[in-house]
Amino acid sequence: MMCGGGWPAAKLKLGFRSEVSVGSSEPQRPPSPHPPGDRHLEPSAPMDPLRRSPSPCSSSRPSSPSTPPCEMLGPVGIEAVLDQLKIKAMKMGFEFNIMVVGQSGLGKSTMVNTLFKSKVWKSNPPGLGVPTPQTLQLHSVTHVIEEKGVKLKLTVTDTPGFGDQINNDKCWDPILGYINEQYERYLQEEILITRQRHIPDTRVHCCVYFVPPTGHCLRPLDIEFLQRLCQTVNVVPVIARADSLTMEEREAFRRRIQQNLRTHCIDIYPQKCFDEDINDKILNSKLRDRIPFAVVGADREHLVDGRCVLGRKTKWGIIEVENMAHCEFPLLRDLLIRSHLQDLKDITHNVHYENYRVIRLNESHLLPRGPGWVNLAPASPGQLTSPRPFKVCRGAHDDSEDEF
Ligand SMILES: Nc1nc2c(ncn2[C@@H]2O[C@H](COP(=O)(O)OP(=O)(O)OP(=O)(O)O)[C@@H](O)[C@H]2O)c(=O)[nH]1
Ligand SMILES: [Mg+2]
Repeated sequence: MMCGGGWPAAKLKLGFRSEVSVGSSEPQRPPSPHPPGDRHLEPSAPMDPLRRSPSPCSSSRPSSPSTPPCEMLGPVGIEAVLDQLKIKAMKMGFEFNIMVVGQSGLGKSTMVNTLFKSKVWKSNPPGLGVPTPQTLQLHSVTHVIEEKGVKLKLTVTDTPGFGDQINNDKCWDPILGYINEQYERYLQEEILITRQRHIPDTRVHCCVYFVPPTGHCLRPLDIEFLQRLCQTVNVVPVIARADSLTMEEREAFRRRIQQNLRTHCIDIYPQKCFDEDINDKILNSKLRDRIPFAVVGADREHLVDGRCVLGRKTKWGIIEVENMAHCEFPLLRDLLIRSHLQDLKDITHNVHYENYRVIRLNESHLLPRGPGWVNLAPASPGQLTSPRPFKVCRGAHDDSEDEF
């Protein structure tokens, strides 16, 4: 099974490219530039597509002029796997779960509406036109978005603001507890002997962390929170309410936050150690340079030059949230939905969930009923919120399927 059942578009390019050119329709091929025995151009036993057995012309006997060279048989059609994967992925659809976290009043709930309203979400969110109420408890909303036949089941978890208490000790516990609870839920399903073909995936694939626009640097509370969060989930920090900062202030603030993150070893998404190749490195380096994005949230539409735009109306004009000259909300949306959705899911499954799974299975080291039997005792709340001590390599497992 594939991780998250998604269609790993970016990864497919890597997976199926190397040795598919066993045959070619060209009657004459130039002499091989590779030394004899090189697996690339000297296939030792190509299959005859009709006989499903090694082709006779693959024997060590040199081909006589009357025997057509193997290349004449043409391609075997391996590239059609891509079409099969695409069709299957379109049938199954994708699940994607985002969480918004940050101090009270930074625009988290508004940002959820911004994401949905800006055509990521086709239907009207509830409460349109009325002020967003303060979020008092953690809650999730799910909608299925369909675009060009591709279905996305998007769940956004809104969390109450933290940090406004006199004692903010352990204010991260409910949020980390929720994230771990979703891992536990998945694990409990996964370890069943008779398990569902498709395990519902409520695991948080990305946590958008709202940094207050102080213009100074990260506060100790943000640092403590982020250090814990990054070990449990993919974190993308954003500078909230960026309209309160000038362009120069935004840039200087961003650089200071980046410096703070480095100093305190806070490994935000996209993590450098998971860049798979040079292309990943180039693309992700550009992103890392822009994160935290300076975002503005709005859930109302205004008419600007005959266009309906999402924005915040002020005395001096309208701040358009989808206009890159005004803020970097489009970069955030593109990262979450367009360019890195599958990667976020893969890292969640192969790294964060894997860490959780390894720790939980090691804890429940009871094997009383023969090899393979795991008696997994329910985790206590204390265990669920403890940070992970180590990381498991990405790519260990890639085998769940989505269907909804
Ligand atoms: N200037 C400015 N105001 C914003 C922005 N985003 C949201 N607001 C306003 O800030 C206020 C609080 O927004 P919410 O979205 O409720 O903030 P929240 O983070 O969900 O707050 P809690 O639920 O208390 O944690 C509302 O009046 C919003 O209209 C922004 O980008 N810029
Ligand atoms: Mg809220």
